[in-house]
Amino acid sequence: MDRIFSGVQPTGNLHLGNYLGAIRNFVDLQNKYECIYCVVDLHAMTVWQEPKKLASNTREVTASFLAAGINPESSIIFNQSQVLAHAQLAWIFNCVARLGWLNRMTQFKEKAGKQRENASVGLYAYPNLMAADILTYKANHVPVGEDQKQHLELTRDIAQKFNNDFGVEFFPEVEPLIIGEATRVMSLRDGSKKMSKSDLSDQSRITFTDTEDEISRKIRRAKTDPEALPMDISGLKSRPEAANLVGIFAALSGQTSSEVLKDFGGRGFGDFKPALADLAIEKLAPISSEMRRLLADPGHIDAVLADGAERARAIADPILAEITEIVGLVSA
Ligand code: AQP
Repeated sequence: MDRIFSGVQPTGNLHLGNYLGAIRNFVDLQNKYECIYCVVDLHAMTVWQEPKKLASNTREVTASFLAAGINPESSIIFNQSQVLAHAQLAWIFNCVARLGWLNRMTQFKEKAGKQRENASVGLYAYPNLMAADILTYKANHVPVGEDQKQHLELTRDIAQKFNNDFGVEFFPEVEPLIIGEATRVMSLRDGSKKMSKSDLSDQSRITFTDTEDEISRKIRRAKTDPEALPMDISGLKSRPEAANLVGIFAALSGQTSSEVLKDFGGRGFGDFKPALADLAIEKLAPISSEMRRLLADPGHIDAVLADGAERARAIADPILAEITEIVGLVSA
């Protein structure tokens, strides 16, 4: 059976983009593949995290996985730092990847911004750790949102260079799985920016912990233009905010954007936004309330992570042992 790996950073404020671009697809994939879902705490550390907050965010992302419907018995759920193979393989990949490759990564440029000289070395080397996350399980499919496409191309380059350098056919080709109508959910305040946990404006995203009132208010206030919705998707081309809201509606209702416009084309946002708010509440409220229930018992969450880490190590450690032998590291 093909193996899936994907991760979510415990950086707080899990949002509709994380849900539609990633977590919801994790649930659908678990019956078709062997699935490994990781709370990538080492990635989160690449920008400053308060230690207590990092721990509580790690449990919160785990709770969101469970509340969204990932079954911890059929899928492996764990936090990255508990499986040392990730960091060990990342070091080997630091020595395989080329500086020029990392210099091209747009996420580093966006996150480091003008403070490049002050960014952590970890933020720069982030894509090498991501390659290690995936390849330490020899996973071949990675469900992600559009924003991770470039990092996955780098993962493929690293795997290929490793195979060439050492004259082996060891690592498989990794394929991104970018699924659904909302693979890049945009900010509610600016249709040109992706919805993100680290956006300073809380109004830019709908989070798993928002109340029903907050969800309604954020959608009501979402930036739009004064025109009615178009009759077909070609009319969304130069209207990023409208396209975003229609895409969210489509993804939440299991329709295509064209189907949504069959119902709402010609109607104004005064009609559309309340319908979208109702739909978002209907889909997210059960997840939020299940998350709250799970978070009241951190012992259970930690037990899920401990069990997942043990099962993850059982896959990763033998693969890492083969890798260290290939590269000539002695294990006496
Ligand atoms: N706006 C988005 N639309 C669709 N998918 C998205 N993802 C993130 N934002 C969107 C997908 O969610 C998964 C987990 O992402 P992550 O937490 O590992 O990091 P990220 O991509 O950097 O997400 P954020 O929200 O922007 O976090 P911060 O602000 O902390 O960097 C990934 O599969 C991602 O594609």
